[in-house]
Amino acid sequence: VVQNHSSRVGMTPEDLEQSVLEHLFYTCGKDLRSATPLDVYRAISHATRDRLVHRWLQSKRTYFHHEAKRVCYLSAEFLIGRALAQNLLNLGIYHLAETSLDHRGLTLKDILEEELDPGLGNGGLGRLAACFMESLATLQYPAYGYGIRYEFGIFDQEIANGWQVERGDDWLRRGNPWEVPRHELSVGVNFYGRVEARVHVDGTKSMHWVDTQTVIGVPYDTPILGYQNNTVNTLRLWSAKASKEFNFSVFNDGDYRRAVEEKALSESISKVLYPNDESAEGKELRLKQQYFFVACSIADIIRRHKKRFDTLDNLPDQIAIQLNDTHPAIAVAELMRVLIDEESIAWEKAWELTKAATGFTNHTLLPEALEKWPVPMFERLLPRILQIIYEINRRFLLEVHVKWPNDDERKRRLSIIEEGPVKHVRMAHLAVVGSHSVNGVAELHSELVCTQLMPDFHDMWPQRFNNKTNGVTPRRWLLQCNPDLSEALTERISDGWARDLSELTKILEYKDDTEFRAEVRAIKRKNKERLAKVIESRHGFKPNLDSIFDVQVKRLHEYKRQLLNCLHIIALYQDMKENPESDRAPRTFIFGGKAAPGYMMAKLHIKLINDVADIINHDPAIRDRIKVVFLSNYNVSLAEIIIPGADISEQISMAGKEASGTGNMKFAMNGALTVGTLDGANIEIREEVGAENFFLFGLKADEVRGLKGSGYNPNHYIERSPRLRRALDLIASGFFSPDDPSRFQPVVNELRNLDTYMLCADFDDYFRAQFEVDQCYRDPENWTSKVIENLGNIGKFSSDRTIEQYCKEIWNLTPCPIDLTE
Ligand code: 26W
Repeated sequence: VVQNHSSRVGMTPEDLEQSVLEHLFYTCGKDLRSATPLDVYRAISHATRDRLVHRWLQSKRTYFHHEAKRVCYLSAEFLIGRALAQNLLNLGIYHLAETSLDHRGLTLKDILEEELDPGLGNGGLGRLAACFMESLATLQYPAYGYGIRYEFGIFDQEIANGWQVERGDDWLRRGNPWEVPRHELSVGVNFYGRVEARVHVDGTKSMHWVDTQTVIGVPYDTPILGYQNNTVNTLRLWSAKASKEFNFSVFNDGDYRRAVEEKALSESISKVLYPNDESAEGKELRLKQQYFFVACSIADIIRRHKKRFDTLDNLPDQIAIQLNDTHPAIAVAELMRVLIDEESIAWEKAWELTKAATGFTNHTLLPEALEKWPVPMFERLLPRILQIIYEINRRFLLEVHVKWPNDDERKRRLSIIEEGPVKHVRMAHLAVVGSHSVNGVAELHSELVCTQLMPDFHDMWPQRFNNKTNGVTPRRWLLQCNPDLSEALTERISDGWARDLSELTKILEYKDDTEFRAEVRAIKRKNKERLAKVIESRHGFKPNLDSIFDVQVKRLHEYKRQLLNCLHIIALYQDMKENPESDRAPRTFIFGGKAAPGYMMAKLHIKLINDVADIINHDPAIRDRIKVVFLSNYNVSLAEIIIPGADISEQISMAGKEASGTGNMKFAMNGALTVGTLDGANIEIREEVGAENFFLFGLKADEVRGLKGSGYNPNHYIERSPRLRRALDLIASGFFSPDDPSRFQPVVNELRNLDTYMLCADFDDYFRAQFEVDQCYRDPENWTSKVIENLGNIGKFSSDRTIEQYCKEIWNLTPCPIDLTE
């Protein structure tokens, strides 16, 4: 029936125009004359959404009828970015929309800017979840993303006088045309209370979690469309709503006010995303968030399963649950609770089902990122869940005992409960014990998970551990963000690469084609121009397009070593001041990234970069040979402009610290060359694109470990490197902070005394690699060769490849194509 409503589903230019006009009228209540750009954005988005809806329903129907196994991707973060351009592209009507707006004197590019960027994630982990959702739909796998509908995403970053200032990100203030609330699927989630044991007449015992406070989870669904197919999967995000009891049982003014307070308190669960990445805080509200979305998601999974089957025995044949880091690890215990307490399944059977259904992905080796919850807090908030965790642990330690009798030390290391003055629940241990698969996100990282992070677990269950090297979706990170390069590629090798990125190897045939090479350079220049305009509008000067655009954009963290980049800039500056004739290529250094609001050292690094920028950018002796820019509020939509405009991609973490990195892949895919350490996926990128097309420097992970073990002393390196010494002295002298000469003393002290991330050890080699960059850039033909080698060999880093591996090796999923005529 619906198929006949051409203004709702039709794909001709006339159908689409009609649809947009109708939405302008009926959804926005406007006519063309009074419509603002925001109205136009909303009307186009609704018209686009209409085209997803019947595909969405058909996808659900097909999965149901075919009893297709699906993956439920549990993640506290989904950094999905703007939806309109992506949906238009995947529907195949981007150009149609462009021209039809053109006829009315409107520019699609401007309309797209009306959409607020949903920042429901911190960085790499959240963006990976978004790329995975897109790849799953493109590859036609049945998939649900489950997470939290934060009212406030990652904070908006402003730079005031060089310092980071945070502002609330009220991303829903203009409404959100992409989400659909499903009130009828709301779920109650229990907190606090106590556990009552009841003994039945037949002698069996059952546990009852009573006197709880209930919060309601309301799901909001966002459609995820595959690339030019009919698959539409669901991203289901839960929003916290006070349960009815807050609205009634009011007897007097005091009760009323308490009820209002408690209502606000329970709805605060989904209020705001925690902005710390890589550091676990141990806050009760965060644990509430985790249990809240996990309990809602598990309830939803079980409900849907029971609608189709009258048994739960086949649960692992029907669903795969993937835990995106430990943030949803409590799912192991919650699934056990539901199976045992609510479905009356015996422990052994419940455990078998839970383990068979669950997989766990680790994303970090940093000790401070490992989540641990104080047992007393856990017990108060989730008494029944803690009981179950203790029972899981008791049985697990028995298993350890059978394997290694009399090894108490090993039991202590393996236990889910960490002993100490205050006991803690180790969420990573719970996740490993309750899963059939544990994976890292790059070869090196997965190896380090086995040998450094969890060697005892690896000893116990070596077969459980595996690697799934990350990837990024080429639809957003090439097709959408770099239309000119996409067109140049398609012209030569046809358009198959967007579906199968390994087809990019075909472009290597054009490596020596002078016309193609010139086009690659022209496209980069155009993308630099686009980026330069953003810089000009925000910073009041236009960078030299002939300079090397040298970019480091990512979260601010000491292990990522933005400070090493900054030291290089200072050293380069000093070289140039000393030797004005020195013949180095001009560079524009571009930084972007947010620091966790409580991470003082990272915030000081931002201030240092901005103070250095201030001095160098205004030094007449330097002119435009060095410029430094810190672009504020780095997010997905800014990345889509920055990355295509980069010549150099800085991937310079201390080896062994960056689990994978995914920005590194996006840059190489857009024709930037990497300056990088042998860390995370850099290693595999270099392997693919060729060592001669990658600027390598620095210690390797095992060298870092060796040096740390034998007592690292940064002064050893500072003494031997005049350049490094000079740069440190200049910072310490207050040269960059004349208004507060000791401002950067903490930075210099850290480097001279501890240098936790070994910048000093890597500095000279980094400087050397950067010098080689210069030499190479002066030879444009040579540079272009390297760029094309990068483009032609980057296919492995499509998230399509990653997802295929998850589906085959962990989830056991098969594609389930959607036929709209069925
Ligand atoms: C509990 C606090 C907290 C919050 C977030 C700890 C850790 C995280 C994330 C795991 C941080 C994160 O985003 N990690 C990144 O994950 C990417 C996707 O796998 C990797 O590419 C990055 O190397 C890794 O830093």
